[in-house]
Amino acid sequence: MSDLSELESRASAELAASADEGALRAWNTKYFGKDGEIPTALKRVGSVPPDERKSYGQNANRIKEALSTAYNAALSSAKERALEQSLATEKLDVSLPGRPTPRGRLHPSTRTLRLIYSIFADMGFQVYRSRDVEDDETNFGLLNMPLHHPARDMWDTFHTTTPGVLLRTHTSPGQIHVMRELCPSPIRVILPGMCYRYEQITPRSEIMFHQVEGLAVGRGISMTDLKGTVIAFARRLFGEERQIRIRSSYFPFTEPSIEVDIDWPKEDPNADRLTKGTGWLEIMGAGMVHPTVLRNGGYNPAEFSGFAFGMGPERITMLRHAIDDIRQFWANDLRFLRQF
Ligand code: FA5
Repeated sequence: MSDLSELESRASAELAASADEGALRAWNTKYFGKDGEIPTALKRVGSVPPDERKSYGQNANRIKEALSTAYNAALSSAKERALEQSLATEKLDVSLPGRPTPRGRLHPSTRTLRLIYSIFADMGFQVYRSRDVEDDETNFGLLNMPLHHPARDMWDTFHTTTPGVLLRTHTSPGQIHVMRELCPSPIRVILPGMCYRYEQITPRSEIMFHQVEGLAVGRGISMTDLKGTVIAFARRLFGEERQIRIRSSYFPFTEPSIEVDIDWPKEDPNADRLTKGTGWLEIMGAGMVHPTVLRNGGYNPAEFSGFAFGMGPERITMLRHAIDDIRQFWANDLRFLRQF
């Protein structure tokens, strides 16, 4: 019993002397922890003589309750004091200007791509995604270029180590995928994506560049529809005053085929170099889908016709912002990218 009253007065005195939360928690561990003095005192009840056992137990429990209540009260007032002190000493100046977060920008090609999507969306074209890694058959064969066809030379190709598997040289193989998926429904889609060519890099030609393919298939589609679509697109993109030139051309997968050029501002000192002295920069190839290609896509050419085009957004971005070298696009030079 005398041990218990010694424990009570010692614990009370130490509790009163614990000035902050840290000291209070240390006190709690010492007295109420796993091997703390209070649990130990309670366990000792078994060794007390039987006639004293009851009052020992009652007393020990009373001390335990009292100390625990005192501890909780001391802890909450210590926390309150700490909060009051931090409110009084630490100040927050809400009138300070914020720290600016650096904002990223969209790559110039992405901006042009999004503009192209929105113009064609207004004309009712949906976006269709096709694969970057193609097989030879879809990239060439089904587009009316069987093995050893001389037109294959128009596309210098990156082949993979797997025979017959290559990086697409243009977005046109997507025409086959979309036709086979949607046949016999009418089609009006654009197919954007990266293309790869094993080419000499020059100010106007990269080995990696975007193309946006367009494909419309239906009954009674004619060359007039193609010209109308291309001219409406170019006027939306470049403005009414820009000159557009349509030339006849050749692609194995379209018949007849055309190419579309935009005039380059003559006052630009780089005009000659970029346009090879012609004053015109080609932005797309196009034409009426070849009957063989329609058939390969599952459509009967006696019933269906269609037009297709393929354009280069980097070339278009060069025209819109008078960029004189296509190598800027993937050089990751921040001085260039930050201008957009
Ligand atoms: C084609 O790739 C055809 N598949 C386009 C086509 C589609 C024709 C549908 C008919 C029907 P061409 O190789 O001309 O054609 O490329 C099309 C456009 O891609 C070019 O007008 C140009 O804007 C862009 N382009 C081509 N090669 C490069 C290059 N090395 N770097 C940057 N842009 C390029």
